[in-house]
Amino acid sequence: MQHTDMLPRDTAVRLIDEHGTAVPDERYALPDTASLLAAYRGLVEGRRINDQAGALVRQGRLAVYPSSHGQEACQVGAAMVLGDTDWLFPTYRDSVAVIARGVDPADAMVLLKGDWHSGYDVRAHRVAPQATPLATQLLHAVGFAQAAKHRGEDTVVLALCGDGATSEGDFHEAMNFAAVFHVPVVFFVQNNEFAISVPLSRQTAAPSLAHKAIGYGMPGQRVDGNDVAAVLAVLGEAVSRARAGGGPSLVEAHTYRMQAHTNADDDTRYREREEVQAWIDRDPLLRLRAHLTSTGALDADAEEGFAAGAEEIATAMRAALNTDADLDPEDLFRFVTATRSPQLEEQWHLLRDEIERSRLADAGTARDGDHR
Ligand SMILES: Cc1ncc(C[n+]2csc(CCOP(=O)(O)OP(=O)(O)O)c2C)c(N)n1
Repeated sequence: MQHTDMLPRDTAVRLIDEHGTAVPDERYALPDTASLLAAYRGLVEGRRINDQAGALVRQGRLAVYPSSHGQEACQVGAAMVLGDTDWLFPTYRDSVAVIARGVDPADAMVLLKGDWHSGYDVRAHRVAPQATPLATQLLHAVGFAQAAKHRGEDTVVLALCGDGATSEGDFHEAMNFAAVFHVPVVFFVQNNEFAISVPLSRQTAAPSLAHKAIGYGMPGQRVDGNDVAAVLAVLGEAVSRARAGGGPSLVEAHTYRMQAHTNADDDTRYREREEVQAWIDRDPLLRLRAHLTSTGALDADAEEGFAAGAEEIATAMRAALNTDADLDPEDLFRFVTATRSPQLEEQWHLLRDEIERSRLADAGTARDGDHR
């Protein structure tokens, strides 16, 4: 590959504009109507899942929820470009992608509820556990893809990360190893402009995050992350290239985190409302709806059907999360190491005694209440 072919475009690839009008592109074709309808269904469901999870946080049913509201086109596109034998390596913000890949929403919420490290069978779904330590999943993804290559498996790995994670050393190591060893991995960076309160301008001085690719010797491309058609086309090409033995690549999606980092964050402290407001016009869901309605592919019946399906998912999520799981606190210490270290044993005893003390205190309060 000529080194100039590794450079991303100066502007992000876009196949459907903010008004829903198709934009012709010399290299990337608009996905067919069936794919766009499937993507639209995914966007409707993804938005509903984000909203429902936010409500469950406010009800105390989820400990935390990093919402992908506004980033659903990236989430759905990431799941749709993968084949059955491929693998997804997601982060804490990628629950909608995990669910779009087939994981039950209630199982995907187990981590965010705080019950267990991961609530789904990673092998059955070919989805690695959602990673919270930034960029660590990129190294796992590259190692996994390299192993699959050695075994002669038809596996492409799609590794997700945010713009902030590109400043981590792990990002560099993963990119470098992938390029040197020609590993079948695609790095998909969702540039949502913020790493909690830190804006992109404090994260990099590069012309774009996709420009970093050429420094490692792999192609980079930029895509409008709120245009699911473009995400499908650009990511799809990158996955096909990796599958055909063409090696790794980096795709940067330009998108925006519409809500606070998590429920523990107050985004009014570091960004103007007008900025957030401006991105509402670029909403991925409204854009695709406008397009599909104008071409006649989406009618009121289909729209109602998608909304009803999304509502069913939300209802099932509520039912599952309103049920208290029967948890054994000692599980926190099981499976960490084959034999428990004296430090872990001591920590377990501290926790066990604390639980016992609070149980006795609760019983005492109940007895006092009886005497009153
Ligand atoms: C190694 C590491 N350092 C710091 C953190 C704390 N942290 C959690 S999320 C976050 C911001 C990440 O921003 P970005 O990569 O852009 O992803 P986004 O949350 O916007 O999806 C930070 C610094 C962490 N989880 N892991």
